[in-house]
Amino acid sequence: MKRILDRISGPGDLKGLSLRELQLLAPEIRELIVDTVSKTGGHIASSLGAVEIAIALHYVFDTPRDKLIWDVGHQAYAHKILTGRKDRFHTLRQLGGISGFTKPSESPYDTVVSGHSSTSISAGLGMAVARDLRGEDYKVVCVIGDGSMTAGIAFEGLNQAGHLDKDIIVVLNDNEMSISRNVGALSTFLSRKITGRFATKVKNEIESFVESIPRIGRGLASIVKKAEDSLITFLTPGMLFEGLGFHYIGPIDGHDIGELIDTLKDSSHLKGPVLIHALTKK
Ligand SMILES: Cc1ncc(C[n+]2csc(CCOP(=O)(O)OP(=O)(O)O)c2C)c(N)n1
Repeated sequence: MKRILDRISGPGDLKGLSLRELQLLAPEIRELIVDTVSKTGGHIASSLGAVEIAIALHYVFDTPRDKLIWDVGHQAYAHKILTGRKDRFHTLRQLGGISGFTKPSESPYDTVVSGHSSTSISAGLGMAVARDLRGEDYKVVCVIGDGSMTAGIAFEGLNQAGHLDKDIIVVLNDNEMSISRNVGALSTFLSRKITGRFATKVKNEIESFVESIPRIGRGLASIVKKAEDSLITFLTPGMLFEGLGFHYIGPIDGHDIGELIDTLKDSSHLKGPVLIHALTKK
């Protein structure tokens, strides 16, 4: 049977696929990554964990006009496969072959020379500032792991993005792993998502109860919703990012392509910096 992947020579080919086809494409990409990396070596787990994120980003955004910045660049194999490098992917990390990291001289879809962790937010913010100075209107999206997020330079980027209030989207790819299990205070803080998920469930239940009250339900629901949003922000990692001037969205399932697509589309209409907290498995 012909693979869906055989029909993809660039991100434009994704746009005509149904959600079901996008979902079926993910294991095909994973198979190519496993087949290749078993021969060449490479960052297999990080890339396997970011396949749906790569599909959703290239489906929603108009790359390479919109700029994608992959932090470290070690998780970008699906991005490479989707952006015209599928047939050369077997040369991964070989002399004269495809680089294991993003590399602008290799493809217009690669925006930065990478390898060094934690730099994507600063790099993306620089692009957003340049875009606004030139009066251009493309989107800038940075994908950063929870491990890379613990470095100082990532916080310099968040700090400055919140301060300048630039339109920039950060996807936090949280698999609770750095090279090994992630450690430290930030990691503990991000694990508030358990509470966050519970809080979101309770919130949805309260909202549908309040809305079901005849006559007063709708008016009351909007007041209750505001109070609940503050509570959710307080209970989730959102508190940290909202405090830095970001809209926080999440936590969402980073392997659910439909949820990723809806969230990315919604966030692309928001003004100012946005952080999408996506939970994945490495
Ligand atoms: C400055 C710097 N320090 C250390 C490394 C080694 N390194 C490679 S990937 C990585 C972090 C990986 O964790 P995460 O960002 O969560 O990505 P994941 O692989 O889990 O998706 C680190 C520390 C590096 N590339 N650059």
